[in-house]
Amino acid sequence: MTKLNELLACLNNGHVIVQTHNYPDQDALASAMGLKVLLEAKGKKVTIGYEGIIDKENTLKMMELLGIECYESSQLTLAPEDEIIIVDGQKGNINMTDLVGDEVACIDHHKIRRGEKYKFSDIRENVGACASIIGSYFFENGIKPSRQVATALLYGIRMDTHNMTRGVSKLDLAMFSRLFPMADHGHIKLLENFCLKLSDLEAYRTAIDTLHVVEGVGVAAVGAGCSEALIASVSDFLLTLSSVQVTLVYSYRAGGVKFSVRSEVECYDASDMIVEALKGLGDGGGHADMAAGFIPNVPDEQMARDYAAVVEGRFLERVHR
Ligand SMILES: [Mn+2]
Repeated sequence: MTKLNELLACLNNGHVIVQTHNYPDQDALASAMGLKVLLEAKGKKVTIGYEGIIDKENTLKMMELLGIECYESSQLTLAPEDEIIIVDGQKGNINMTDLVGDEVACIDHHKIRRGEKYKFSDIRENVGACASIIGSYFFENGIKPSRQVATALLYGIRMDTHNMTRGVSKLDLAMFSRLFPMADHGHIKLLENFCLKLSDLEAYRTAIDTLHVVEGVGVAAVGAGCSEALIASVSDFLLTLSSVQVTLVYSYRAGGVKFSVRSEVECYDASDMIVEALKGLGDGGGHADMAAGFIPNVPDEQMARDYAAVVEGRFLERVHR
């Protein structure tokens, strides 16, 4: 029995919700879109939902070009008996709002969160993109992805693996090569050149102004109110510096401090580091090379800076060890 059929076997309703992590990125949306097409091919009705805002230029362009239809949770009317399939994240994660409805299934590639139960779960920690797992469902079930779906999945894989340089597994490679000839490379090229809006540069300016590098750890602020996606972009950017092997980028937003972490050193697991550094303050998670975290209930920017200093101290302590 294929994974897709196992998933179908645990769904009771004709209509299901596919929920991505909050502030969905390209991999989350590609995965949701692919899963929607798969389930619809099997006679289900599917609505994609998420919480937060999508404000990244290339994500918005991806949705427009590839016709990805999704709804912010406040636009959805959910009932407790609604069945929810989580993609690219897990129940209980700080970036996965607990929506009304029953989280029956989870398809993900982040570190397994212990203690969460699903009727169906396919969580593969070693895979670089959730879109690769969804891609494999197409081929395993003999369902040919459309050009738009193939483009979305390929783009999701490219983005989450940083163009096949981060966390690439055999499955990512296999799906990359199978989807490649099916995808619209004009669209992919357009998306690659559509990453930032002019106002995003303000965050880069602040990061450059505040950046300090201590023993390979680059710490920077990006100013208040930056989106998760923008904080992550700046974090990726700082990692390209030759003197930086680990990044810690933060922004005061949504009543707390949001952190983005990158690591190019195997012995520094980004996810473990942020979880450890936020102990007693907040929560975090992710992958060995990219992770994020959040400290809630922070009243103002000055407190945010104070908290960031504490987290930075713990990071440097970890590096010293
Ligand atoms: Mn992902």
